Amino acid sequence: MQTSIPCVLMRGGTSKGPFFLASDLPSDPAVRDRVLLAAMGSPDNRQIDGVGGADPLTSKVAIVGPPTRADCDVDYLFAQVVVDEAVVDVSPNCGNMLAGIGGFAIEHGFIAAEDGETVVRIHMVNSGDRAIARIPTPGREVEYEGDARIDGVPGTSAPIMIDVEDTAGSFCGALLPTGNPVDVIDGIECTLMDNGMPVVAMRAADLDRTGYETRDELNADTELKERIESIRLKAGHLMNLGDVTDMVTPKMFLLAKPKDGGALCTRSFIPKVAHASVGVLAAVTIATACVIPGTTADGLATVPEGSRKMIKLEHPTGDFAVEIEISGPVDDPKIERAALLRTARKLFEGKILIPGRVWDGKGAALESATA
Ligand code: NQM
Repeated sequence: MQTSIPCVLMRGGTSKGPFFLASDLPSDPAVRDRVLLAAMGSPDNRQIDGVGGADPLTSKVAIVGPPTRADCDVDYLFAQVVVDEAVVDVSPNCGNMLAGIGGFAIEHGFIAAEDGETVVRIHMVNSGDRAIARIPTPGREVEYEGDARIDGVPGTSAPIMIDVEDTAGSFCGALLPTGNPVDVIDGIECTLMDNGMPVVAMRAADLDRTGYETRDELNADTELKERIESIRLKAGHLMNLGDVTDMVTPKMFLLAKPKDGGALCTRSFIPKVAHASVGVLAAVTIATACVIPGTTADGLATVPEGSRKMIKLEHPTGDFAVEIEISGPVDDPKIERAALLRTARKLFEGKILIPGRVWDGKGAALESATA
């Protein structure tokens, strides 16, 4: 007998994956992870025996439950299911899947829709931080169609504005976990930073690359990938993350001067495969690096004036704008808030079937999404 689990397949930003209610999944995290691996078809390069898309960007899961933070409407736990390894990593956030949470929360009764727009306060369980999403809800129904366009997704959809709050040091304890804007690892100057996503930012030129390579060129560059992985494993310890061998953070960035009118050109590895565009909270962190003196972005980035800045990061398939608001002195700014535009679309609702030997459906979680 197979076990069926209710699920909604959503595109969230430039990512895609099943959204589950926490109460429909096993309460034991180890059993839950086995269920997620079976649902997605991992480990397997093609994820042929599951619904995963055989790419890190489409091998993501959102688990949604009642809020465990008093100032939130819903809990969102993100799980990265590694495509070709039996690894489920709940250590990072995903700001792209986050875009689908508001609509899912409204449609599953966690919050009543307003007529026009509904503000959904989301507890990002992975980091404990809060995000505020504004969901278009004309006639008290979630609207998925609209005119908003984001690079990396064809066509247009309804706009979802998201504010993320207090993300500095969410995983590493401090915005600059080593206290330095630059550390040297394997002879390469690296900025180790966490403003919602732990990242290592390096100048592409220091690795003898341009920073304008295509995703395919980067994925084929075995020598570069080996150097980056060696730096990542050392950076994990310096960033208070410990042994990151089986973790998908920190994300690895190559930086170059902008060439299409943006603030900075980026290429990222998440962490072993090149991103088709750029992660959301990773982009918030890199935008932050653009305004902190002495980082590897300093000197490459063209940063707009003023305390509220729109920082456009170029990536392999276009650009991604992050609005950040800063206060305090120029040489030691504080990031007050980051805001961004995403879109999401419900693609499918139904039930995912997994082999009964993986889980017989008993012992479902009655409580919230827990890491
Ligand atoms: O940084 C990819 C994505 C992400 C994560 C990744 C993300 C974020 O684009 O918040 O969105 O870094 O694995 O979905």
